[in-house]
Amino acid sequence: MRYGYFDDHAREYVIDRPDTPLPWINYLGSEAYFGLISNTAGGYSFYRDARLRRLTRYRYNNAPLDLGGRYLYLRDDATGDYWSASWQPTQRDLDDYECRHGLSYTRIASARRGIRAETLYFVPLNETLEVWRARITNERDTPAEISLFSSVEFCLWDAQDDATNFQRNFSTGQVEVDGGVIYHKTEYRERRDHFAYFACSEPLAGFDTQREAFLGAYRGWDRPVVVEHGAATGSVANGWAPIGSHHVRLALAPGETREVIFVLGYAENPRAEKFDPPGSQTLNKRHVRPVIERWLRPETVTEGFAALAAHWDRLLGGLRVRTPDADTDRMVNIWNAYQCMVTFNLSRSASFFESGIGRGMGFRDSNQDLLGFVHIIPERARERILDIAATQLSTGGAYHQYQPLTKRGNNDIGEGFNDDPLWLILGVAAYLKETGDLGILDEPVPFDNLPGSEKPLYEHLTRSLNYTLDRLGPHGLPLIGRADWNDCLNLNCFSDTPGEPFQTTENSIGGQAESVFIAGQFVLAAKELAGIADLLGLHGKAAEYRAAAEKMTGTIIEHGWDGAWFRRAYDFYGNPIGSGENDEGQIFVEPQGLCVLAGVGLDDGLAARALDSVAERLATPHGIVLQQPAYSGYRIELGEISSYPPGYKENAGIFCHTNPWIMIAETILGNGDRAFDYYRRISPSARERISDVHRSEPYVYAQMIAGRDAPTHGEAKNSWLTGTAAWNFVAITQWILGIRPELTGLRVDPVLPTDWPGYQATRSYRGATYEITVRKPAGSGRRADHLLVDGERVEGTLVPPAPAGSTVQVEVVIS
Ligand code: BGC
Ligand code: IFM
Repeated sequence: MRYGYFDDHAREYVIDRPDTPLPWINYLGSEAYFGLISNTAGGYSFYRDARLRRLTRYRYNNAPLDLGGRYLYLRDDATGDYWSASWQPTQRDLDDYECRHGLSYTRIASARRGIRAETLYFVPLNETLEVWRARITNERDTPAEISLFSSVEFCLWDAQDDATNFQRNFSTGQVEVDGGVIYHKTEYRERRDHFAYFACSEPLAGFDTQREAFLGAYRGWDRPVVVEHGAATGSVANGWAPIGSHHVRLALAPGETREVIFVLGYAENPRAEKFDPPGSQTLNKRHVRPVIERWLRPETVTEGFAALAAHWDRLLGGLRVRTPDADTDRMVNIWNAYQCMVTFNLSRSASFFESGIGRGMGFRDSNQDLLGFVHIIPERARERILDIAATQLSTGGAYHQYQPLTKRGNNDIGEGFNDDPLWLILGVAAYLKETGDLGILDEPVPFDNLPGSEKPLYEHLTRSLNYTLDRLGPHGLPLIGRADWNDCLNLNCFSDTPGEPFQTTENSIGGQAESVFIAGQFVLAAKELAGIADLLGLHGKAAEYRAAAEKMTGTIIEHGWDGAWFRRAYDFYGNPIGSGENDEGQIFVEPQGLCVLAGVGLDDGLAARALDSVAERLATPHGIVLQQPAYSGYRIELGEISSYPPGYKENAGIFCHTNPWIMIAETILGNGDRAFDYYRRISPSARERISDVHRSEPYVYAQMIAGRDAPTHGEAKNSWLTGTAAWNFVAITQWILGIRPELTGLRVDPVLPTDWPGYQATRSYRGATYEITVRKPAGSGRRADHLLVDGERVEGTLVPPAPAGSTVQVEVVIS
């Protein structure tokens, strides 16, 4: 069952009924001002930091689930009938409803009893505001008298405090209404530096800024008394809950459309004026007036919206593909790339599943996100790398997560998540492969942002590698620390009191648990660093890194191989995890993926055997589960992984992030059919027709799909902010389609499903444009052994680098 359809031409997903199984959301904003918006206009906005500068209030886990947003109410003043233009919150029946989520904008259209409303929501480039452009049309053959009410509920800036500190906050809220503009100025009294404004393009019949006056006592957003009566009260909030609502009266002739523009924005005072002497509490709004006036003009809005579309044309123009599979095309060309950009902007901070107050930037997460957006915005990827690397500790270790503003984070118990540092090497390698910008390796970067500690970025990479080598366990495998990629595999957890909740404590320091996953990741990273060292002419170092990789490969085969797959780990007591010896959790997906990616077991058949085991034991129609059998009960020696009910999250859920590792591994072995089959199993677009089972948005990946042990097998959760976006993008574009940047050029080595006759693509790479055509006989699963580059035969699959500005024709002919 579907709840809408893809409009690929418009690059939109069109939702045709409001009651989707979960809020299906979109993001507004691209640099400083962001918002989340659901298909019924639910959501909130913030400036830079979803916790500390939240403009509008949103109550998570509400009932109904999605309540609070950018709501417009319409009222037929002749009859008193009123409704919501986006269905929520009144939920009055609509004769027509459509939500179009596009690239950084959302358009919601509806009609009731001959009155049509279409609202476009977006954040213009380079502005710290959002525009709501409402068009109200009278489709009746008689005149209509319509009242339009806007509404937002202001958040008192710090979302955490706003949701908890009522004894203070019920007395601090302040607004100012001036010239029809509602200014929210709580905190201005002491800080004098920031405020919000909410403006309307039309003359007002009235306004409200006190929630209780607007809603009425004991009423909710579904039936505001002001809307019911059709008259605003002019309330000015003092304490309690400041809101913004404009009342506009529209007299519409038959067929007439009126456009009403609302602008909600964030303003900061010029620095020099921040510390005005106390006295007048009146806002300094000289500098925002012109901005407001400009954005209330229809021409500005039209131009701003066109500029946003052009921005996305540029961002997505760098890679365009035409394959025999429409789901693949729309994911690669539009939605997967879009999701990668959203993870770049938001990391894991604010979604409908991440509250915007919990997490900062993940060291591991951000490095992996890079893999998905480096080709779209290489300059910003460079900044991001330097920013992340500057949080690395001098030991080579890392804060697991850090706050973007303070750059401080959590690595509170001495031993961190021991995979973290290695991701920096993989992130930097991806950047170098895309850009060839070796200069970044010389950039001075501090440790823990301490002035004076700067070392070239290259040294950070070597410390990352040594961090693993300095922490090897009894089998010579890397110590896992608190956990590795799998946050919940807490093998150094133990408690003197059986039955106590798991915890990693100071006692865990010195824990001897080892990770085969990190071992595979180390081999991969050491080989990458060797390639980088070679480019720098450090051949001796390169040889050292390769030797370390080879030694670790030997250790994996000796202690990490279980007979038919790679083991997962050794626990605190030296027992294997992810082994046939275990009663539960016998096989885990992660090491099968990472070890094969690293090239372990390619020559001796172990890799192929491991991937067969994945197919036999872990693959389901909805994707590959994380491990089997699921843990049926809690085990203190395993930690959080066993705290989840079977089939959810890390306890045998389909953790989508890991699936592309297997897809890539399959392509390395040349199995295009299997790789693509796995790709389609979790592709949101390919799952659209089972939206009633999948339940999350069909246009973006979710972190998890419930595994076969769960009663809700196939149900997706935690959409949008997940490393799944980047890794799937890499799997399909770089390994299945095979267009893969390397340190010395662009490789084109497709590993396609046998029934494909080929595909076409255009890829920008280091300033040149590559027009790629792949042709192969249907039924052939072979790979290319040569290319035609501008008609000339080139042995192998590496396209020699072309001068910037040139266009290169690349033909891949597989016979
Ligand atoms: C995992 C969760 C876990 C949390 C805290 C997240 O990354 O997905 O399952 O509860 O980390 O460790
Ligand atoms: O690897 C982690 C990631 O960093 C955050 N979400 C869950 C993953 C698996 O535990």
